[in-house]
Amino acid sequence: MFHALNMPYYLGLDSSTQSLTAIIIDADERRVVFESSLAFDEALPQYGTDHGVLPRSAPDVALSSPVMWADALDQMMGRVAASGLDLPRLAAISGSAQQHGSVYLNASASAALASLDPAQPLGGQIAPLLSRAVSPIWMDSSTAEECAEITSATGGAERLSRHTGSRAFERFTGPQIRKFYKGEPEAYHATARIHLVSSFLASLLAGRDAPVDPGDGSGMNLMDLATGDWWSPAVEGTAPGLASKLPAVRPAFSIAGTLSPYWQQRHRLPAAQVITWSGDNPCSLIGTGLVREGRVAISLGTSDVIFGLMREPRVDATGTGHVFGAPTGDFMGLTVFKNGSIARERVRDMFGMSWPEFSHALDATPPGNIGRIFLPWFEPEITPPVSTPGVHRYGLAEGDAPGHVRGVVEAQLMALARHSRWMGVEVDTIYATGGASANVQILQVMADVFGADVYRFEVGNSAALGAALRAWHGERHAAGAPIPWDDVVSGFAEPVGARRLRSRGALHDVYIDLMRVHAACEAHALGNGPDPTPWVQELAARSQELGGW
Ligand code: XUL
Repeated sequence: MFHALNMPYYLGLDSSTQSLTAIIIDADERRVVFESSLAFDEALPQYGTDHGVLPRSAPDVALSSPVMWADALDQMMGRVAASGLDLPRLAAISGSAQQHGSVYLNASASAALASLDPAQPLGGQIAPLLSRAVSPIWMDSSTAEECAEITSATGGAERLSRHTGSRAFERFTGPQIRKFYKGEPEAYHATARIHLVSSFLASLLAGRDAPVDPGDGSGMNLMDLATGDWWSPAVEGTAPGLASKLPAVRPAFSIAGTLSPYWQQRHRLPAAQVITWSGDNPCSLIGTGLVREGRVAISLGTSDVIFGLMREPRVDATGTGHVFGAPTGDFMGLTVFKNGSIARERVRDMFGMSWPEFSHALDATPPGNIGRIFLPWFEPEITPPVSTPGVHRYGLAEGDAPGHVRGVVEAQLMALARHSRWMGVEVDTIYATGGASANVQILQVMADVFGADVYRFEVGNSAALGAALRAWHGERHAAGAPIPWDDVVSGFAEPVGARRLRSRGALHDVYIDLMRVHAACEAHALGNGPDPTPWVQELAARSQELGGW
C-alpha cells in the first residue's frame, strides 16, 4: 500500500449563493473520495438569510454576509477534518465562488488574518476586519445609474466591453463599488482592500491577502482581458483611490499561500498549498471538461445558458454576452437567455399539457415546424435584449398546440446557436445539462440546429469538482510537473452513459435556412426589420411541396 499512501488528495470548495460544497479527489485513482454540502439558511440560521440572501431592503438590492461565509468555511473544514480520510495526503486546496460579489476589509485585516486564534470560531474574528458588514452579490441590480456613469467615464459601452469583456452590468463589481463609494464615502475611504468572494475566502485559508484570478477578475468591469491586469480608465472611472484597494491579478494556477496556522491548529489539517480561487463559471468550465475550443455546455435550466472555451478574447458586439478568463489561461464566452424553462413551462401550461404530452407533440411535428416561428419572450429577455415582454407568432395559429411546442423549442435552440456565434467557435460537441436536458427530443433538435454531437451531462457539483481539479493542476504546475488539461479532466468530467445524439445533416440544412428566417422575425419583433411573413409563407409552401422536410 506504499503507493496509495503517497498519492495526494486535492480539495475543491464552492461557495455559491446558497451553500458551501466541498469535494476531495484522489487524482491517481480518478475518483471523488469526499463530498459534503452545507446550506447557509439551515446550517447558519442566525444570519437570517433566505436562499443565501439577507432580507431585502428593496427588490433590486441583494446582499449577503461575508461573516456567514467565513463561519461556513470553518464548519466545512471541521467536516473535512472529521472525514476519516488520511489528511496528511491533502496536497492542495482551491475554490470557486459566486461571481461579482465583493468584500470590504479595513486596514487591520492584513495583519489579523495571519494571526487568527485557533481556539475561536472564524466568523467572530472576521467581523471586526470589515469596513462594510455586508457584501453585494450577483443578484443585485440596483446600480443602473453607476453603470451609466462608468460607461461614460470609460468612453462608451463598446470600448468598455472590448477591454473588460462585458459592457457595464448592474451586478458586476465595478458598478457595485461605485455605488458604495457614493452612498457611504467614509466607509469606502476606510476600506484598505476590496476582495471578490473568491479571493476573500482564499485569503482566509492562506492567512494573507490572496490574488484575484483573470476568470473572476473579468466579472468586475475593471480588468483588461488582453493584459490580464487592471484597466486604469475603468479603475479610475469607478471610484477615487480604487487602484490601491484592489488585490493583484494572478493566473488561476498560481499559489496564494499555504494553509495558515489557524487551520492547521484548529482542525489539524496539513500545510497544504492554497491555489488561487476563481469564479463558479470558470470553475464549472473545468468541472464539465470544456478544456478545448469546439466543446460547449448548454444548460437548460430556469434560464438557458451556453458557455465554452475560446482561445481568443473575442467579445460580443451586441453587448449581451460575456467574456471571462478561463482557468487554462484562455478565455470563456457565456451567453444567458432568461426565457429558458420559464418559456417551455408557459407553453406547456397554455395548452394544459403534461411533460410527456409536450414530448409527444415535439415528436409529432416536423423539424423546421413548416417554417413557423414562435418568439417566446414571456419574461423580459437578456438575449436579445427585450425589456417589454411579449410573445410573437409568424405563420403560427394561436390554438396550434403542437406548433407552439415545436416553435418554442426550435426558437430557443436557434437563439442559442445564433447569439453565440460571436464566440467564433466551431461547435462540434455539446454537453447538455439542466432539467430539460432529460428530454431526448429536445436534445435531438439541439444536435440538428447546431450540426453537432450532443451528450447528456450530469453536472452535480461541477464548480466544486472544477476547483478540486484546479488544485491538482496548480500544485503540479508549481512542482514543475504540469499536467495537460485534457488529462486533468479525463475520467472526472465526462458525459454520463455516453449516449450521443448525432446531428442529421439534411435537417441541419433545414435549420440553416430557418435560422435566417428566425433572425428576420426577431428583427421585426424588435422593430428593426420588415415583416417577414411572406418569407415564412414561402418556406411553408416549399415544405408542403416536398411533403415535409
Ligand atoms: C455570472 C453570474 C452567476 C454567478 C452566480 O455572470 O452572475 O452565474 O456567478 O452563480
